[in-house]
Amino acid sequence: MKALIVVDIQNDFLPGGTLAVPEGDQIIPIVNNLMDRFDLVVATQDWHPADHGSFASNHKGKTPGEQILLYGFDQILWPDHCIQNSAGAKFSKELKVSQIDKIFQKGTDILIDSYSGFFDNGKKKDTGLNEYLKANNVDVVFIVGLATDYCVKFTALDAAQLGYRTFVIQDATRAVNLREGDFEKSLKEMKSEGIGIFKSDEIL
Ligand code: VGL
Ligand code: ZN
Repeated sequence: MKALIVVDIQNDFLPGGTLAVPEGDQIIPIVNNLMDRFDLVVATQDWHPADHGSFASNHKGKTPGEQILLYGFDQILWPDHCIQNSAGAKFSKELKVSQIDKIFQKGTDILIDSYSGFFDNGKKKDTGLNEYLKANNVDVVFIVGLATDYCVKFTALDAAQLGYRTFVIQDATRAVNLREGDFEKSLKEMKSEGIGIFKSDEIL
């Protein structure tokens, strides 16, 4: 079974959002079309409490983009985003949400961030995504969404490490690009871990 994993297509990551990913909205029509081609569609949802440790606003004198050590892990500080039950945490209304079979929320623990849809950054807690895919006999995953250089990348790396044949559809992702070239750099990093990088017209 093949599954499509739709990563964090939420209002705060789209133009006008608090952590807007440039051109993030441009992937949505592609993702909607891809959904029809998969037996199973799952989505991840960044879902932070307001006092989350990844928010610069929760660290005195810090601004977004700075790096700190958060309970022993390197943490880039972000603007407040995807606060539980806020409008910014909602999936885009352009996204065909009715096609999503199951949603996995992440980033709920204030002490540790969670870029991957499978585990938190310390690999301590599991979201249940792996178990759900296994229960549905999924062995191949295609990953799309936001952002290429964070949540897409870490979800893909975990999927590959968990033994799934893993593919990323590059034009159905966009990067934050805090540093120029982060998009290309993350594709390279994923390729080097055996992850296949496709373009959507090779699949649609
Ligand atoms: C993400 C930064 C912070 C993402 C989530 O979805 O890529 N990036 N939280
Ligand atoms: Zn986040």
